Amino acid sequence: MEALSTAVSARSQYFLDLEDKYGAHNYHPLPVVLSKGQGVYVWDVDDKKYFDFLSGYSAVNQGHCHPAIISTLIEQASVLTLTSRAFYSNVLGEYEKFITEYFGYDKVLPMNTGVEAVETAIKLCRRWGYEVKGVPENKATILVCSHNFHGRTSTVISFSSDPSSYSKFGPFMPGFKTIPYNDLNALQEAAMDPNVCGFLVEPIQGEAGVVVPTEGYLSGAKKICEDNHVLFIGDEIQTGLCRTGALLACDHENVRPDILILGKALSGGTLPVSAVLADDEIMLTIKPGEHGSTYGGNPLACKVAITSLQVLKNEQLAANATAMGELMRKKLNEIDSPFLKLVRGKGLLNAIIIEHQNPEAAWELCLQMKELGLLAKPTHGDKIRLAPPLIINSGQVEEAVSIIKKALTKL
Ligand code: IF1
Repeated sequence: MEALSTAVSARSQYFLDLEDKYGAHNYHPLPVVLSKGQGVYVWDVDDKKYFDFLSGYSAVNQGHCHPAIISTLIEQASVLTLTSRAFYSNVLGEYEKFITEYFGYDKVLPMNTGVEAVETAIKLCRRWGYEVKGVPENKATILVCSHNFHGRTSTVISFSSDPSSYSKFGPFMPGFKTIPYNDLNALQEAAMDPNVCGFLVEPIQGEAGVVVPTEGYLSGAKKICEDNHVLFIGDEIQTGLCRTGALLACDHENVRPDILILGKALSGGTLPVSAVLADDEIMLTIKPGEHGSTYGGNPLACKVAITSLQVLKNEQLAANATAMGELMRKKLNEIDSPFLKLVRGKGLLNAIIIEHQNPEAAWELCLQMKELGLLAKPTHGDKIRLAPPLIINSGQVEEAVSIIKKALTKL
């Protein structure tokens, strides 16, 4: 492997040192210091330009600093940012109407981060279990999949199968049963338990390394849920909002989650905005004063979310994600490299699997790609997620793949 120039400029080193000294060490970032973003590109403090192939973990599907989203942000920020839910606002109701019609649900419960929306969905599901399904008090069980990622709160890591997410953070929240992903027999078996009230699932497992289930898994799972009076809870925080080539990843199989969870690109990467959508039978089981959040449904977030959703449709980003994803996988599969073991994904949620005797090869490859002007990050060792903003065009895809190809030759 060619000697790696991991050296960074003095200007970058200054910022690395600040974060090292004053910030928690809960991440291990690539040694690059970003200072500007526009569309599919980001720039570092030395004004070097990069393709952003992580897209803020799929939060900037619309591209960095999308002009329409930013102008909405600036406009509303100078009028009214937060009222709290102790009072009504002239924005929340219009947003609730907009987003429920956009996705086809009776109601929305607005939250902030993705994991808060997951926690909200869990509470809704349990409350529905007790009040509608008739599960005995404190016996509600929600099915989850091995290798899931749904966030990092104490409840959510309680059902993680990744030790780096849960070890030494116990004791854990009970009420969850893990079944294998992409296994309908296992779901059928587990769903017969009368205490099971929900099945929480990622339509494609992102953090696990972009694991795409067998065609028919999602629709089969929804059928099993219907037959057993179990709520299908779709976590579309990462797979939703056009990322996989459809508005929602569940749309590929015409599956309508009973509870739909959104986050990330709901704000186009400007501020944390998440949402839980469901019909009245589920949503109205929570009564006034039984759930909430300081910033949930704030006017600024609502206005930004409306524009972010409009951009997805106006710029036909689902269709572009399909076309550009197909082009990207085609071009990646044309690379003749002994280290490129597999390319997989749907739309513009893709990953490459690296095969190399050096366990650090994926990380080294990301460093090489950085040197060549493309930013991506490994997940779980040998997988590198490739998820650019959905506005990317064919010329940019070809240029980006040529960077990946060149970096592979340097491994
Ligand atoms: C990290 C990636 C991980 C998510 C799904 C809920 C959440 C996430 C399907 C929680 C968040 C982020 C979190 C970030 C890394 C990133 C991530 F796949 F997107 F790359 F971890 F899997 N459901 N995913 O993907 O949303 O509370 O973060 O807003 O924690 O390191 P959040």
